[in-house]
Amino acid sequence: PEPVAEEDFRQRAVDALLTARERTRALTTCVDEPELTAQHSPLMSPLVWDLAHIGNQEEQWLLRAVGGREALRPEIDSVYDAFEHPRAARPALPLLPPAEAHGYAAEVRERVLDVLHATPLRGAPLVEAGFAFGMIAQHEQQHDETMLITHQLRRGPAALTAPEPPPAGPDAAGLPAEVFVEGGPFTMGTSTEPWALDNERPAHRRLVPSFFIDTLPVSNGAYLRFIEDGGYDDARWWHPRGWEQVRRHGLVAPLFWRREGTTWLRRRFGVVEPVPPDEPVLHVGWYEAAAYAAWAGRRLPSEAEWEKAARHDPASGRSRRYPWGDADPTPERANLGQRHLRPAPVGAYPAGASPLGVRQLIGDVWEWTSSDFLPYPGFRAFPYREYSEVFFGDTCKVLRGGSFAVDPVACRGTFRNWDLPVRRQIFAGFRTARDAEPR
Ligand code: AVJ
Ligand code: FE
Repeated sequence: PEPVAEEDFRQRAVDALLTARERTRALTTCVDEPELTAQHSPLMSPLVWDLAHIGNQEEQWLLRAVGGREALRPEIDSVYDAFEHPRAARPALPLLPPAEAHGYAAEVRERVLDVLHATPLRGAPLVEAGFAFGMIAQHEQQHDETMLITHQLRRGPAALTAPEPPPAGPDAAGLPAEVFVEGGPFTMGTSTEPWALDNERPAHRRLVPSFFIDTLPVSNGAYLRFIEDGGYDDARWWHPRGWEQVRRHGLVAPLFWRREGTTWLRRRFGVVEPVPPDEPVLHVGWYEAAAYAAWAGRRLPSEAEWEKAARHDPASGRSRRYPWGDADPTPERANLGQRHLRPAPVGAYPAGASPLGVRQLIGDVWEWTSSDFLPYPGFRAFPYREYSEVFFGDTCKVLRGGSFAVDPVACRGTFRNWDLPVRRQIFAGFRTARDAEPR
């Protein structure tokens, strides 16, 4: 890709911050004030906490650290410190009321735009290519996804609406079930993507033996066959801790699903509807994804396999930014940015396919991988340990590819997300893989 001029980075930063704030406003003005301060689920913060936390992170990083400006509201830092207070405890904190939280975020933003125009976007790593501004735009968009999860968990009539996603491509029915990815090394991670976060760095060579991966994400229809075959009643398919979750909580289907007679219904943003068989399965935890794969005689792809399928171009031998190449996402390539409030049917977005024909790797649903969230060789925490480093270990599994709820600024072939294997409220599904040669 061509080198980008400093002024272009400044414009990108302005656009990314603006786009994020538009979404934040939509998510926090579509319900009334009591709904903003209520806790809709012990798993989530009140929406008004996310709102002021967004402003507070922006104040700390862009006003204070980058701008060297005087603190606006230093006394609230601790209230909005995610490590000091678990989500379940946040409703009891002395939170800024909704109008004040909106005002605070807006006031920070006004000053930040000042800082942005006064700061050279080169020199120190924090400002190089506008990194800190891109990081904060990504942070806000990540909380916009978190707030969308809160909206999904919330009871009551729909507060959000969006147009339907596009249908499956005309060729969808004829696609092969899986594609073969030739063994060999590829470049994983990045050292050049300017706004890549610390855990995506550095680029390094990874040897990946030959494997097969699903052309499409696993659909509700396919997942239903696992359910109807007694998948949730058969310990054979489950990791011991997954089986424990199934038994303790009486799991029988993905979160938000309910059987009525012979049909399965789901609740989606306040509307109850029949489960669409051709849509990627959503709201399954890692244990469910792994159990389905075992039942199907397959397995989850490793994180390296997923990234190789998404980025490696066999023709050039190069790793690209996205499955379709180096160009940014567009509405023709991927279901991102909360444009639609659901995944598109499996087989949609032919323009977003990888060179080998793998579809919907980016957007629609986060995809569980078999891998623990670990640092790449040469990892350095930047700019703070609490973003990635404190989560490395064997407690979280990696998710890849982003969902319909993720903005393009926080989604690319190298982007890494992670969560506990029991998590089901996130917008996650999966695809499966298998070894090319029996091990
Ligand atoms: C990367 C999505 C796991 O939401 O916990 C937001 C992102 N980090 N604020 C999260 C994040 C700090 C993070 N995930
Ligand atoms: Fe945060």
